[in-house]
Amino acid sequence: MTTWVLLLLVLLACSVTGTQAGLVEKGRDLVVSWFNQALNVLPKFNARSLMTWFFHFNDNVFFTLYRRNCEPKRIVVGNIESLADSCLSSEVKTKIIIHGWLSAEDNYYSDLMKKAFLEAHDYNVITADWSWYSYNFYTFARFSIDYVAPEIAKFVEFIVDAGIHPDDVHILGHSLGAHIAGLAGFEMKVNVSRITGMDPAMPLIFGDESHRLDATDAQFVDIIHTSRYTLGVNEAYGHADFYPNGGGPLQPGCGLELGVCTHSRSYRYYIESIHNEKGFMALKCDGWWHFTHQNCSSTYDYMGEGVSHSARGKFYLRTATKPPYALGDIWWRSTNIEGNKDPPLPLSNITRNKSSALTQKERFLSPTIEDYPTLLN
Ligand SMILES: [Ca+2]
Repeated sequence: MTTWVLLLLVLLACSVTGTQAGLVEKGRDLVVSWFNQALNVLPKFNARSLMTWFFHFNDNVFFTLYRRNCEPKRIVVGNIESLADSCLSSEVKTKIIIHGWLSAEDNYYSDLMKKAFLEAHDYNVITADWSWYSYNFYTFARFSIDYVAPEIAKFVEFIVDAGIHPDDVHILGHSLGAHIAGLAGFEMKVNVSRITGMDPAMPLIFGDESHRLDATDAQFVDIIHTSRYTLGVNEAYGHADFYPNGGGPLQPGCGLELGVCTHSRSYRYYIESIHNEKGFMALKCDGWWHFTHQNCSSTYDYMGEGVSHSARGKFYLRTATKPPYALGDIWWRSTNIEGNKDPPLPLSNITRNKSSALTQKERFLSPTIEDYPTLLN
């Protein structure tokens, strides 16, 4: 402060004497030059870079590649050798799985999903591990996603530079991991084919679409809501939003609880859909009330792996209480059979005569007969 005052006095003295007018200009130019230099330097010390430096986000987000008949391999962004030594192939599609709060890449659900993908197809399955931050108080984990997401974005850009086509990249995230996927999609220079949000987290998620998962983050964004208003968001932020059993925290088989079971149902439904892409048939509808009152459009699609990328809007369906959760189209016929004798849906693989319907019921409904007795009529 004192320096500034002295400088000002000197400039003033010079201007008063009138003999040093050139110095005034020089002094002014100097101040302007300092100011411009400060502006140039400041962005390099913004909040993100400071946080990344302090918490080492770039060192503590890990990526592991899994392929059929290949050893798991850690891939390090910027390290070409780690890529060259891996089985990453541009010939197959890539699935990137991002876990949520209090979780890690090798936790139960991520592991099940990884195995299901590898069993179903020859994919590059990549797990993103941010457990260094996720095993913390929720507030810290939530705060971390803004800094974990750029690391995911850098990774995707790295493998795209190596030959992976963005159209072959599908990122799946659970809970806070869903928002990480969204923020990464927003951040990266490429537009990946698809992001799936499995019950994106609601607590402490505020702001516009640049602060959460939304439909602008990938070519196609689908969301499965299973604990809306508690741990998961209610709003339809994707291109296609699926609300199994209404999307609320009363998922069949979970009992009366506010999230832990229902929040993970999104994961469970998705994992099952990898092997049964047309198992979770869902109707486009304005809401659960409309769905239960048979007041929906005839547009349908499949929740999970089998969803069409052209699906748009909110979709509703029922599931069973325990695995297998998929009910095929049985629930649809049961809720619409009286009001619509000639359904517009192409039920090509399911004939509507009674004997085959019973076979379907046996196949799909055996775990849930007690829960949906009307389906047996
Ligand atoms: Ca977004």
